[in-house]
Formats: sequence, structure tokens, C-alpha cells
Amino acid sequence: MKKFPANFTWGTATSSYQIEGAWNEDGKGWSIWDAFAHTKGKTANNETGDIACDHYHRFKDDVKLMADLGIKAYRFSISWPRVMPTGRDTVNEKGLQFYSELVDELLKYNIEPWVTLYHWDLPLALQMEYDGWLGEQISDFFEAYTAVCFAKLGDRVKNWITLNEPWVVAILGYGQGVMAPGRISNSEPYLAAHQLLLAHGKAVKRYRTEFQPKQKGRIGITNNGDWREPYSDSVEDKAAAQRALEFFLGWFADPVYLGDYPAVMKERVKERLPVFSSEEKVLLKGSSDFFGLNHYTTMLAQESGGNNKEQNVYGNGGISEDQDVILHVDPTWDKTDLNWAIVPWGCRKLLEWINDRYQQPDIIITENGCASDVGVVNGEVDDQKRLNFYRAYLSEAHAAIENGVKLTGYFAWSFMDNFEWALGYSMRFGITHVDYKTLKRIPKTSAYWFKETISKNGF
Ligand code: PNW
Repeated sequence: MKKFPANFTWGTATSSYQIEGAWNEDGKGWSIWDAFAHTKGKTANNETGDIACDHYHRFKDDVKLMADLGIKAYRFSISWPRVMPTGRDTVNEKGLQFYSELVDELLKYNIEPWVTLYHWDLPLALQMEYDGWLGEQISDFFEAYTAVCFAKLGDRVKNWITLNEPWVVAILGYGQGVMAPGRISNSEPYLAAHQLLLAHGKAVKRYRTEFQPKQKGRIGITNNGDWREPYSDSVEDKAAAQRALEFFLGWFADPVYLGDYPAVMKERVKERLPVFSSEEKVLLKGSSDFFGLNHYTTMLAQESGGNNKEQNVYGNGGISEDQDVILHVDPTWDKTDLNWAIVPWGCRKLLEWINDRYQQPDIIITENGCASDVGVVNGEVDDQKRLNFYRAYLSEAHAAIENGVKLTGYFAWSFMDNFEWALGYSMRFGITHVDYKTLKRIPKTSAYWFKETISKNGF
């Protein structure tokens, strides 16, 4: 049996728009995802998060289910427009109260709350009045919103994540347009990313000066990173893989750990890449108490020699013409329902790359999981594919720890099936199956396996 450290954090994760529903109740304002999903043709079958898993109304049952499964930590996100309907100035007490009660409910069962402050549901008013993440005031509005959350919840919440996957916001929201706000550009992603990083930095500074001394919590950022393996042993392909990692994860992690964008990005993106002032570099450098990592898959990276093929939407590493990288998937690799390759060793290699590049940070895998739907038979799910996925990825995560990586926690994506963004309800990531007609939760075999894993601290 592979034993994980005794104090390892075992949890599951969700996000507000994907599970809450109650999209227009109790004073909540519209988010860009409400507007995007309500626009015909933007999501699979025009599905929306209007009801989603109805978690807003069922949170007590959901927390009880987490407790039954032995889950020790729960990562959820706060909907900014539920707390501040127009994104600024006015606080909606009822919305804030919902999160306060959720935190109390979790603590009742000794489940540690991990709170993400932004998982993509920007107040629509900020998109319309200030151009969303392209506007220059957004980082101040974000800081003010986060201070409301710290003040109300920080007595009980000790783990904060400012942003979830700014890469997805920038590339899929402003580059490829498959996520809200649905813009397509090869320069806006760099502008949006810049404002996202500044927003993160300002929120962390506010927490550290005004709240952390008394509340004694931790704060960090979660980035998504997939592994890039060289396509061949050639020097060019090895350099392409390294470059792809820097354009993907280094874009966001370098400013936070090293104080600036990767040199290779500055060289290649040139005037489209904004420049940090020296104060901004200071603001950002060292602005994360842990390295939050969402990891799903691996691709092979090949030097393109200027011949970039069109890249597919999900799984693209960024703006491909800036990187000169062609990404491939080995045809022998197994894939999830989302067509993401299952490559467990890529997880270990990425953890080791982060460990080396950023001087051994505390890493927490804040998401890892597998889209798989095998249907329900007699109220049960024979969930072998997902079980194998978790066993294999955890096994490689364990190997990384043995190799000296400071991995201190792991959150399965997701606690339950939910609204998978542009793909609607067609993808099932949950360790708990949700029947979307009745909204009944059916704990899957993998959920119970997860319970076993947690209770033994190993597998
Ligand atoms: C993450 N990509 O999204 C999100 O944090 C979750 O909300 C989401 O449900 C989960 O992963 C599964 O998709 C991603 O294209 C979406 O590389 C797209 C990519 C990565 C992560």
C-alpha cells in the first residue's frame, strides 16, 4: 500500500456557477456566464447553470453527503455577483450569508473550507461598464470584493485561492471565445492575463496587511498546467516542450514566483505582452503561500518551424503562432470522455518541473479528475475507468513526493457531476453521479473508493 503523509489534505472541489443554480434569487446579479449561457449557440444544447445541481437550496444535504464519504476538505468558489450584484460598492447580505452558512455547515462536520474567490463568474455589470478583464479598474474592484469576503468569512476560512485558472479566462475567454465573455483575439489574452495577475496581487496584499495577521490563514492562486513532453529526442523538440510549458504555466507562475513573465514570452510576444512596473513586480513576487495546480492531461510538443497547424480548442497550450509549437497526442494513449489523454506519469513530471523551477514550493493539486459516463445500473455506477484514473494519477503523485516534491494536498474534480461550461451537462466529472432529471445524488463506486483512500491515508 502507498501511504501518503498523515497530514495530507484530501478533498473534492466544485465551483459556484457549475453547481449552485438559483441564478436570479435573493438579490444575485447577473454574471457573464448567465449572459453567455443564455445566448443561443454558446453552450451544448443551449444548457445553462440556471438550476445546475440546485446546490444553493440543497447545500446541507450535500455537506452531509461529503461527511458520509469521509471528505476532509472542500474547495468551492464564491459567486462575485451573488455577493456584489454589480461587482462593486453594494453588498448583497443574503448572498454573503449563504456562504457564511455553508462554511458553518462544513465546520460542523470537520470539513475544512477552501475558498476560491473567482472561478469565472464575473459580474456582468463589470463586463459592460468596464470591459471586464480588459479594463484597468478591475483589479481594484476585485480587491474590494475580496476584502468583503475576508471580513465576513476569514474568522473561519483559513485557505483562500484568489483566482482559478487565469489561463482559461485569458485563452478560452479572450483568445478562442469558447468561454465567457466569448471574445476572439491574439492580443487580448495577454491584456486580460495582466489584469488578472494584478488583481491577484492586490487581493493578496490586502489579505496580508489587513486580515492575515489576525486571521492566520493562507492565500494563493490556482493555475492549470498540463505536461508537455518532447515529441522526439531532438534538441528542437525538447526546447519546444520547455517553451510550451513557459507559455502555459510560466506565463502565470513566473510573475508570482520570480517577479516577471518568462523571457521567452517577452522575446516572442513583443509589444503585445504588457510590461510590469517595478512596483508591480514587487507586488507579485512571492504573492502565493502555496502553489495551487489543476492538472488533467499531457501532450507531445514539437517545434513547428513556423508551420503551426490549427490547434483544437480544449487542450491548446495558448496562442500557438506565438509559441511555434505543434501539439500532438500519442494515439496509443487512453482518453477520457472529453478526449483528454490519460497520462499519469505526466503528472509526476509536471510536479517535478514546478518543484525545480520555483524552488520547492508547497504544491496542492486543487483539481484532477476524469470525465467518464458509464451510466447507472440498479442505482449504482460501475466506475472502473475513473477508479483506474485516480489510482494511476495518485500513484504518480506519490512517486513525486518520494522524489522530494512538497505535495501537501489533493482535491478530486469534482464532488458531483455538474455544468461543464460550454459542454453543458454532457460531461460527467463527479465522483458523485447526479441524475439531472430529479437532481438526485448517486454516490458512485469511485466516491466510496475515495472514502477508503482517505480513511487509510493511502491506497
Ligand atoms: C477546469 N483546457 O477547466 C475548471 O477549473 C473546472 O471548472 C472544469 O469543470 C474542469 O477543469 C474540467 O474541465 C478547464 O482546455 C477547462 O486546458 C479547459 C481546460 C483546462 C481546464
